[in-house]
Amino acid sequence: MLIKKAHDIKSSEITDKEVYLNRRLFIRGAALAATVAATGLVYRRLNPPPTEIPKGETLAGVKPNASDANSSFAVNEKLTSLEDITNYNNFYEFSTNKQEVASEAKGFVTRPWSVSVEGLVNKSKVFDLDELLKFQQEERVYRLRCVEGWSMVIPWIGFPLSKLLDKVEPTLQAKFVAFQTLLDPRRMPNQITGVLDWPYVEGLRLDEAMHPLTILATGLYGQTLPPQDGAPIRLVVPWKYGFKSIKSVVKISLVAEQPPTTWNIQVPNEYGFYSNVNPHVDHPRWSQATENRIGEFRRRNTLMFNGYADQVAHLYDGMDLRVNY
Ligand SMILES: Nc1nc2c(c(=O)[nH]1)N[C@H]1C(S)=C(S)[C@@H](COP(=O)(O)O)O[C@H]1N2
Ligand SMILES: [Mo]
Repeated sequence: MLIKKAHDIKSSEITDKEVYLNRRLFIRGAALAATVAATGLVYRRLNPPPTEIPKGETLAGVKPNASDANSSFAVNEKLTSLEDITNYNNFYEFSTNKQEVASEAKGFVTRPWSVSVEGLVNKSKVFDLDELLKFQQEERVYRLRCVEGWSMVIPWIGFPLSKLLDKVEPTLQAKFVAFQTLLDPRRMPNQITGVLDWPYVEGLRLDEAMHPLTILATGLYGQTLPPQDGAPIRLVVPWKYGFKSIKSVVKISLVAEQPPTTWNIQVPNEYGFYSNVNPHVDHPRWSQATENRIGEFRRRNTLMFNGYADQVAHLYDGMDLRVNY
């Protein structure tokens, strides 16, 4: 038997033909990918991806600039563009990619729609959307700051949640308010995945829920709420991180105990029940001291309670906000 010595064997003989060809293909593929990435980068810089600005229905009878009329919560900062507000969204029911929510949520059917207000109340009631739209609608410019470090200034249209809660008469046992988003994977396609426990749920203490800054929003920029921003009705709690402002709400329950909340269930050491905007309490993986206002280049310093300290700090008197993050 002829045995070749190692030094006699050429590398081309050892290299299996298939492996060799595959490697060539791989190298070619990688080169191509790099070119595409570089081209894509240049392309995007010159031609930002086409974004669609939704045309909602005009909301009638809106009291304009309620935030200006009441200087205690006026925000005299440049509004974020409608284009950014409607093309950079967190709405995991449609996509975990902020730039893809708009296209995935396009055509989301929001009629018929009702919100059940129930639990520890004297007069539980299912409100049809049209009934909710009859509540005095006001325009309010609020900051919204995401826990991820970006923020926007949004001209919301809505009404104080307290107006709705007053109608159902919470009992003395009611101490918290629990909110729930629609559960319907046929209409919210990303609900077939397990990225979060569905339905998305949130909660507030009753006094937070009754605070005049807490609104149910039904529109923005003068029109009905675009699907990607939580159509047809979503909560807005301007002094808390954005994830507390639950979208596409179908159920509001008055309860005695602190209710579970989606992000707290998901990652309890990163997201607490209170989630007040607080530059002094870092997220375990990043600082909360500054934020990027979408559309600006410099970073802004984040304000305590997102700038609403004068209105809401008293709600937390005597509480350790490092423990209750
Ligand atoms: N149902 C539901 N509500 C939600 C979310 C979500 O994924 N699902 N994301 C939250 C988060 S993390 C943020 S920052 C805000 C974003 O609101 P916007 O897209 O209107 O700016 O919505 C909040 N409400
Ligand atoms: Mo967020």
